[in-house]
Amino acid sequence: MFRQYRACPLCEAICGLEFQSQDEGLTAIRGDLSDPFSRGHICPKGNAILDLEADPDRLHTPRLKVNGRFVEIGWEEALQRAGEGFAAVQAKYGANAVGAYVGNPNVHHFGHIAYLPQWLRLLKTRNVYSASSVDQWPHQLVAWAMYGHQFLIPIVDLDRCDYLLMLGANPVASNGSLLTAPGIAKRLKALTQRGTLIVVDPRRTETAEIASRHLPIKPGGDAVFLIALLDALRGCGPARLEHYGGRLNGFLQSLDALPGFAANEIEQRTGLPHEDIDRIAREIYGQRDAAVYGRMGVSTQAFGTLCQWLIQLINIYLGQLDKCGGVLPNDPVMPVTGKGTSPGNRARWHSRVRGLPEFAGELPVSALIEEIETPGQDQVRAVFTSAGNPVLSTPNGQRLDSALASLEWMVSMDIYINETTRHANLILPPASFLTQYHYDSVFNAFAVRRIARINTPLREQAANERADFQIIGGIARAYAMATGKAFDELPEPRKLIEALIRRTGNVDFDALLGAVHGLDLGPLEPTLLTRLETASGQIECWHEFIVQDLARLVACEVAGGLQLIGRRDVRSNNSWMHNAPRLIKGKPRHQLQMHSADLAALGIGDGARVRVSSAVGAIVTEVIADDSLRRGVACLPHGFGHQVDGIKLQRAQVLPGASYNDLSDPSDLDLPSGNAALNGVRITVTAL
Ligand SMILES: Nc1nc2c(c(=O)[nH]1)N[C@H]1C(S)=C(S)[C@@H](COP(=O)(O)OP(=O)(O)OC[C@H]3O[C@@H](n4cnc5c(=O)[nH]c(N)nc54)[C@H](O)[C@@H]3O)O[C@H]1N2
Ligand SMILES: Nc1nc2c(c(=O)[nH]1)N[C@H]1C(S)=C(S)[C@@H](COP(=O)(O)OP(=O)(O)OC[C@H]3O[C@@H](n4cnc5c(=O)[nH]c(N)nc54)[C@H](O)[C@@H]3O)O[C@H]1N2
Ligand code: SF4
Ligand SMILES: [Mo]
Repeated sequence: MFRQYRACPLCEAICGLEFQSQDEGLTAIRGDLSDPFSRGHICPKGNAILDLEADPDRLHTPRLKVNGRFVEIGWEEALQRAGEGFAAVQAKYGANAVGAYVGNPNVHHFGHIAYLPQWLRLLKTRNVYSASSVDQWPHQLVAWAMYGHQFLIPIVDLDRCDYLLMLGANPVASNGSLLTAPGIAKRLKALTQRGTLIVVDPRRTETAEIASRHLPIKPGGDAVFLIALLDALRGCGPARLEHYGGRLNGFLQSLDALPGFAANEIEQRTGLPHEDIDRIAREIYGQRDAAVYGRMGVSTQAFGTLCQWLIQLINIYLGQLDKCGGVLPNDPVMPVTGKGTSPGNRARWHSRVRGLPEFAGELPVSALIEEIETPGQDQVRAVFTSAGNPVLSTPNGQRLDSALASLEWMVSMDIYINETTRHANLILPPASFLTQYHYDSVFNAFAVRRIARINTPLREQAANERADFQIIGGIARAYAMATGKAFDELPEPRKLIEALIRRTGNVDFDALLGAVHGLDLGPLEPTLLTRLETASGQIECWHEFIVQDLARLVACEVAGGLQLIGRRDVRSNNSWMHNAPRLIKGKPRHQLQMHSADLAALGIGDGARVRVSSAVGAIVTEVIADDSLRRGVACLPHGFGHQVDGIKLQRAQVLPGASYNDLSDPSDLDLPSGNAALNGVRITVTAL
C-alpha cells in the first residue's frame, strides 16, 4: 500500500486528504493528519471521491450528438469542431451570439480557472455568465466598491474572534463559504466555549444547534435587522474609527442615510423582538474581538448588496475591520488582488433585453433565458458551458432547459451527460483532477490562515484523456485558426503555478513544492489599509447605487404567505454528486420541509405528496413536518430533479426529488448586483 496527499477539490474547506492505493489503484481516502490546516478532517464527500473515480457514467472521451444521440469521437476532431462551431456562429450573427456559462467546480481546478479567462477574452462576447451571480456577487460588488477590488473580501478571523454574529450561513453542513476553515464545526464549538456564536437564520440549522443563541429571522428581514443593529450600536457609544487612520470616506454620511424603522416595524419585518437586537449591540460593542459574517442566505436574497454593505459598516463601526480577531482579507501567496488581476467594475454595458448592468465582465445569469429566447441583433445562438449545470442551479431552470434546446451550437466541458449537458452538440470531459497539478488560487485567498500548497498528480493521465487546460487550449486554438485571431497558448499548470509563485517572492517555491502536506504560514495579519485599490486610496463607504437601494427596502412590502428557502446537507454538492452511492445512501434528503402547524393549517399530512407552485412554475414532491423552521417558511434543497430523459446518471436518475429552481424567478433580483434572489420565493403548497 502506498500513500499520497492532495487537497480535496469538492468544497471551499480544501481539506488535505491521504489517498491510499494498492497496485490495482485507489483503495481508500482518509483525512491527512499531517495537514497543518485541516489536521485530518474529512467529510462524506471527501470519501466519495472513490465513487467519482469509479463512476461508470463518467465520461473520459468526447461525445458528439448525431441524430439526437451521443457518439464517441476522437479528441482532435472534437476540439476542432468545438472551436469552428463557435467561429461559425459568430461569423453569422456577431460576437455576442456566443454565450458562456462557468459553473462552480471551475474555481476548484487550476486547469479551469487559470485558462478560461484567456478563452473567454478571445470570444470577445458580452454574454459571459457564471454561478457567481447565483451566489456571492454581493460580496464581490461591495468589496470592489468599498475597497477597490472584488477579491479584497474581509475574512472572519475565526480562531481568534470571541463573538461571531453569523447570518444566512450553515457551515456545519456547507463546511464554510468565503470562510475556508476545514473542520469548521470544531472551530465553531471552540468559539462557543471561549465566547459567543449567534446564528441568524429562519431555520434552526445544524450550525444554530451548536450556537450560543439562534435568532429565527423572517426570510429577507436581514437588511432591516442590520440597520436596527447599527442604530442600536450608535446608542452604545461612538464608532471606533481611529483604527482607520483617516482612510475612511463617507462613513458617517452612509450612517445618516439609513432609514429609521420604528420598533414595531422592525419586529414585523424581521420577526424578531427588538430587545434581541439591542442585546446583540450591547454585547458585540463590548467585545475586543468580534465579527459579523453573512453568506448565501443574505447574498441570494432581494437585498443581498445592502446586507453585505451593512455588514461592512458594522464591522467598521466596531473597529473590527482589518484587525486580528475581527475581519481581515487574507494576503495569499499567489495574489488575487493587485497588479495583473481584475479588480472588477460595474455597468460598463448592460444586458440586451432587460438592461441589467454588467459586473466584473459578466452579466447576471438570471438574464440568460431571455438573451437566448428574444430574437434580434446579439441574440445568443450558441453556448459554451464549463463545469456548470444551470438547468438545475439557476432561476427558472425549466425554461432555461427549453431555451438551451433551441440553440444552434452548444459545447459543454463536463464529466457527465446531465440536465444541462444533454443539450450540447459536443461534450468534452476533462481527465480526473488526480492526474493534474493544482494550486488553490481562490480558496487560499479566503482562508482563515495563510496557507499554501502545490498539489501534484497522483497518477498519469491516460493516453485517451485530455486535461481541462488542454481542452480549453484546444478549443481556443481551433477557434483562433478559424477566425484568424492571435492566440498564444499559456504554459502548462506546473509551469504557470511556478511562474506565478516565483514572481511574488512570497515563499520559497522549492520548499513549497516539497511540502506534500501543504504549508501553514501563520494567522491573518492586517493588510487591507495598505492594499486598498479604490481611486482615492481610501475605504469608500458611500455609493449612490447602493444607497439608492435603501428606498426600495423602505418601499418593500412585508411578505405574507409561505416563503421558500434552501438548505444544504453534508452529503450534497449542489446538483452534481447524486450519482455517488456513498452519498445517496440512507434517508431521503430531497423533501420539502414545513412547520407542523403550517401543515395542520393547510390540512396537509406529514409525508404527503404536494404540489408547490410559484410565480414561474410548479413541482411535485413530498412534504415532511419540521419544527426547526419558523412558521411561514418552507425549505427545499436545490440540485434535485434528475428524472429527465437523455441524461446518463443511472443512480441520480432514479432518485426522487424535484428542482428548487423550477420555482425560483429570474425577475427576483438583488438589484444593485443582479444576483439572483433564490431565497424567500413566495410559494403555495397544496395536497395532491
Ligand atoms: N435554489 C438554489 N439554487 C442555487 C443555490 C442554492 O443555494 N439554492 N446555490 C447556488 C450556488 S452557491 C452555486 S455555486 C451554484 C452552482 O451552480 P453550477 O456550478 O451551475 O452547478 P453545479 O451543481 O455545481 O454543477 C457542476 C457541474 O460541473 C460538472 N463537474 C464536476 N466536476 C467537474 C470537473 O472536474 N470538470 C468539469 N469540466 N466539470 C465538472 C458537474 O458534472 C456539473 O455539471 O448553484 C446555485 N444555485
Ligand atoms: N454539503 C454541501 N456543502 C456545500 C455545498 C453543497 O451543495 N453541499 N455547496 C457549496 C457552495 S457552492 C456554497 S456557495 C456554500 C454555501 O455555504 P453557506 O453560505 O453556508 O450556505 P447554506 O448552507 O445554503 O446556508 C445558507 C443559510 O441561509 C439561510 N437563509 C435562507 N434565507 C435566509 C434569509 O433571508 N436570511 C437569513 N439570515 N438566512 C437565510 C438558510 O436557512 C441556510 O441555513 O456551500 C458549499 N458547501
Ligand atoms: S469538507 Fe469534505 S468536501 Fe470539503 S474539502 Fe473537506 S473533505 Fe472535501
Ligand atoms: Mo456556491
